[in-house]
Amino acid sequence: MHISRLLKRPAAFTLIMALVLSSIISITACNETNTENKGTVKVTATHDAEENEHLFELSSDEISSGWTTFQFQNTSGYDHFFLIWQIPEEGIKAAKSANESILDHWYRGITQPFQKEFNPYIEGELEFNEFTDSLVATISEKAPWFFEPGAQTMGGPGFTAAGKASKTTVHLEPGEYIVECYVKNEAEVFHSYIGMLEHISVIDEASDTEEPEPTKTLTISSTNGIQLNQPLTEGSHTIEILFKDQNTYAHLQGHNVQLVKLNNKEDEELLANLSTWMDWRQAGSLVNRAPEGATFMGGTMEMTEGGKAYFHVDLTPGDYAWIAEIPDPADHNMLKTFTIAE
Ligand SMILES: [Cu+2]
Repeated sequence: MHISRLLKRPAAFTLIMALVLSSIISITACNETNTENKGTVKVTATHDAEENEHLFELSSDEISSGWTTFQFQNTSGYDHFFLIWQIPEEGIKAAKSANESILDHWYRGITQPFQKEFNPYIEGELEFNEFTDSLVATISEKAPWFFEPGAQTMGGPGFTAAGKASKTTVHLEPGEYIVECYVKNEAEVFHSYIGMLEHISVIDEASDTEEPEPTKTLTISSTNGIQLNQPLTEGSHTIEILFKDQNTYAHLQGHNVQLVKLNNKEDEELLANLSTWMDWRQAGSLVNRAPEGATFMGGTMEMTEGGKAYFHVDLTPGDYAWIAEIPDPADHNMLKTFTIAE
């Protein structure tokens, strides 16, 4: 049976790895003023080797509504991304009535169960459907709002390689948001479970930041995959990314859009290894860093149907691919190699 049938609603599909961080870890630099940061949030990804924690440091965790550009700087030795979830009213209320912060409520209701149910699966003690049945039951009990009416994926900076930076703009309405990275460490522990999870509030005050002007447009859909309106050229680009639809794939998630630089786009083994790496269900996949020869440059994480993001990137000559983080992306026209000429 197809797993997605187990879940009732689109947001549920994205069931994902809403893994969260222990609330103990809080970023002290955050709670200053929000008005100075209108339109831009700087995010730094770090690794605390002593505590074995992966962390996001945000320039602000309270931002104006409207178009916001996330400048993602990965200073760690691991690949990361920044997926933004909007919490439904029901989730905010549930946290309040449980007398928990939104972060704690998410962590206990979603992130912690996810890791706990995932462990026996990845150790080979459970089949994938047994794992997801059990997980859906637990989350339905602890955080039913995650499925109904559902937490919504709002995009955010895509996979960004160790030591690299990326930049993505999205539109956020006033509300409460959780951000996370679910890349895994070598022990198959999701980063969100060991620090990479934060809460952002978008206040009811509009930013005057204008919508970016795109140089190219990329569309993604379950039927046609990834398509560009024009070939890319060397230099600086603002790529408008449109989600014509959204879908649930075999890994229970939807599609997203990632740009990766390749040592050689004709290297079939590299492309096969990279595709396998994009499937979190497999041991060793989504662990630490992309296969050697593939360097992630950002993009946008999953968005609901009709979602729009702007990806800012400077392209130098070489081989690249667009890829979605789904199983067998080439079968869905979501692995597309190209070359930027000298
Ligand atoms: Cu990460």
